[in-house]
Amino acid sequence: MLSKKVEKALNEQVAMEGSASNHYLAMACWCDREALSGCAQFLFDHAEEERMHMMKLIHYINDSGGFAVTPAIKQPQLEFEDVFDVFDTAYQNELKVSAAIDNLVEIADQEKDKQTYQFLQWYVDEQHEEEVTYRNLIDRIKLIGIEGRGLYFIDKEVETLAATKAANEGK
Ligand code: OFO
Repeated sequence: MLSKKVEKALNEQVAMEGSASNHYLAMACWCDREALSGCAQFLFDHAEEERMHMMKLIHYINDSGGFAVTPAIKQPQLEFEDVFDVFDTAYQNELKVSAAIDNLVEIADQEKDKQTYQFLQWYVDEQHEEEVTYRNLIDRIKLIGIEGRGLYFIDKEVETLAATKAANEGK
């Protein structure tokens, strides 16, 4: 059984994951418009993944006797300076999500809610993985550079990453 405090905090995380999904969707559309199909694919996939994170929380809340609140849709940032800006914005957003998950884990601990604490460990690992992915991507973009053919090579690199991820997840 969830305490009111844990239920509220979990619902705030539902909204955050939903918003993350929307942000990735907008980034994917921006890349698509700029003919960066590999980056677009990667980000469309990530938008789906964030929705899955939201759904996992929703089911957990409902299964634990709480009431999952469907979040409002707020329009995300639509325009970006360049592909570096896209991935840097993604990375900064992931850092915020990681901080929110850490806070949630702390609340579960304070409330002596071992089940929620345990459930959240999956999100802790997932955030670490995502931070690593975006940090590596940003490093690659800096290395390759976005001038001239650099953009093409970045897009190919991200396309390969999206395909590898999809294969690993059995898609
Ligand atoms: Fe939901 O994993 Fe990132 O934000």
